[in-house]
Amino acid sequence: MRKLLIMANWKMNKTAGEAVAFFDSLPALPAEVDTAVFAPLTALDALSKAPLAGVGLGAQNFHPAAAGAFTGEVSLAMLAPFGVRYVLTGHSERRDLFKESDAFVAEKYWAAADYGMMPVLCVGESMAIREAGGAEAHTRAQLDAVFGDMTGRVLPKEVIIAYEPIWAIGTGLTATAEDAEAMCASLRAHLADRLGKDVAAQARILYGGSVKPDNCAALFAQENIDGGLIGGASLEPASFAALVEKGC
Ligand code: G2H
Repeated sequence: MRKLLIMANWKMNKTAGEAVAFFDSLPALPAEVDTAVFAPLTALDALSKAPLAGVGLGAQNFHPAAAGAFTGEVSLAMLAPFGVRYVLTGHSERRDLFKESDAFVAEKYWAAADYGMMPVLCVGESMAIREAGGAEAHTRAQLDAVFGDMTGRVLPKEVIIAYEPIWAIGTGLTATAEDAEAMCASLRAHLADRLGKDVAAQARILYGGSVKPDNCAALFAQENIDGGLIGGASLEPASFAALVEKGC
């Protein structure tokens, strides 16, 4: 039985003070659901000193190199002292806006795994790919870019995938629970091919893309959807708490 996992992706929102204020107003969350917040890098220091009531801390971005001439970037070793446990890899905004290739996403994924952090691998198709019938092949190829050659690789403690159809991100459009379930089931089957049945059965596959308190219950009830990666609806404490409550 996989435990539900609700992860907030705050994107480029909230100063350090606003991030701490979020937790000051967050109602107590039920322990039946695992939770985490991907905060902006500039809020991590303040959050590392604030009571987070069991919510795990994640970073939205990092560079896979240990150190070097990468202006503006931060390494995993720079994040670790703030208690960062999770890092995002392959979010479509980084793939599209910051031109992160499949190969670079894989480099980031394995750097995080090797460092002992838990990378969340985001995959998802555009509307054009979906309409052309290529959604499954596209997202399976995104998994293969990371898991296609496992020579010398040691998986992170937990495999976490976020299926986020690009056309549903921040648009108000959400995949139907049935479509999202079909995609997540396809991804799990592909993980079984690549990583074995046991790893696939334990992997948590999240859905992301305009998830809100009023549409999350049907999504979270699906057999192969183990929670959500949530942007807009995670910014307000009451809304985030409602998402977690509905998952129980
Ligand atoms: C997808 C999601 C969070 P939103 O990017 O990763 O954002 O819930 O605002 O669509």
